[in-house]
Amino acid sequence: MSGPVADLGLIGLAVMGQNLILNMADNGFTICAYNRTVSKVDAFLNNEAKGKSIVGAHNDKEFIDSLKSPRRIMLLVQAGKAVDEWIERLLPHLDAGDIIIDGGNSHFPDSNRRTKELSAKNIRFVGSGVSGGEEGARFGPSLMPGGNEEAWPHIKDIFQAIAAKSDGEACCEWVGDEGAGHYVKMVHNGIEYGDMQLICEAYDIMKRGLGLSSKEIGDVFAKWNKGVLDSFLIEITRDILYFNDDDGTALVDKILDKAGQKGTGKWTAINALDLGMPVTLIAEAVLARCLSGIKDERSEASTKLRYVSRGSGKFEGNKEQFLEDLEQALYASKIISYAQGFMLMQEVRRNGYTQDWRLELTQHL
Ligand code: NBP
Repeated sequence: MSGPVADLGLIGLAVMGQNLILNMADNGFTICAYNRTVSKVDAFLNNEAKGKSIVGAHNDKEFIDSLKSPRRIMLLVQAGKAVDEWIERLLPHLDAGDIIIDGGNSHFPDSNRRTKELSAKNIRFVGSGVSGGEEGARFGPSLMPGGNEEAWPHIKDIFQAIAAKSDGEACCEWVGDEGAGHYVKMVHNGIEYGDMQLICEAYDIMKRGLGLSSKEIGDVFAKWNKGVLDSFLIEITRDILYFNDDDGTALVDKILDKAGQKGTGKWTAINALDLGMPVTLIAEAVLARCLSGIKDERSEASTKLRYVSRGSGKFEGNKEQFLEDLEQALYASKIISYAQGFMLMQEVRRNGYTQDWRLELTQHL
């Protein structure tokens, strides 16, 4: 590689970084790939990246020298410490006007801070939500960039080219200043927490209330996915319910009913409480995950607190009608959850994120 050939340099060669690079290359951009563990650069160049407009760097100098001016550097590394470490490492090599984009799931107060700190050093910082998982990153994510708006004209073409399209329009627009992009991504993830909890509750009603098998519940989700509930989460729920273990029984029945969390739902709920916004559905979804984690107590309680039915214990009404009602109930609940998420974002747009003291505190959570 000689001279500044790359339109953008991307650091972080795990699944998201690699797929975004491949997506950018497919859209006609030349990308320089780099990673903390440098051996992953050559592994990528010799395999997935082979024959594409992708070059690699093996040290900081090679990486910096490969980039056209103003330099556009995107980080797809673990949120938190790794982002700050990379920024510190890059800073001595950068020129005024260069751009650092953090595409990871960073907490918005970190992006507020980074935008301000870097702006004081004449470096433009962008914190961008990237949604759609691995598949989205490869073939069209939804992108939510925010931060220093001076960066936007320099990254707009790349971002809008690689983004998913809806009626021909890119699922990517400038969101706002400082941590606005990561804020919107946080609420988006919170809404997803709500969606997943609603799906779990619908499943539970069908399983324990109607006594349906996993295959039968899969059939219901398959039908729902052709109607108003058509969505990625309903689609993968269908596939999960259809998936059988080697012994031919539904794998889902062997999965421990204990959910973890990475934090974005909790951040949304905390922020909603700070602002006094009744984002009930997302907050309950986070609490349901916490409750699921208390497995030992739940198992113990289930031996002592038995459900007492007044009737036969079996649903004796019209199952078809019940399932239609359940579909509508799930749809209505989703609308409420989305409305609550948008209400939160509107409040933030009107009044700012939250009190300053809270901002400082959340950085340490
Ligand atoms: P990971 O979140 O697993 O991060 C792996 C990358 O981070 C590797 O390049 C690794 O370098 C680097 N890294 C780590 Br870990 N610690 C580091 C440190 N202290 N200093 C420097 N580099 C460090 O990758 P991912 O799943 O591709 O996700 C990337 C970002 O995108 C994350 O913020 C994630 O939350 C976000 N995101 C992920 C998804 C998804 O579906 N996976 C969706 C949307 C957003 P190494 O190779 O040297 O260990």
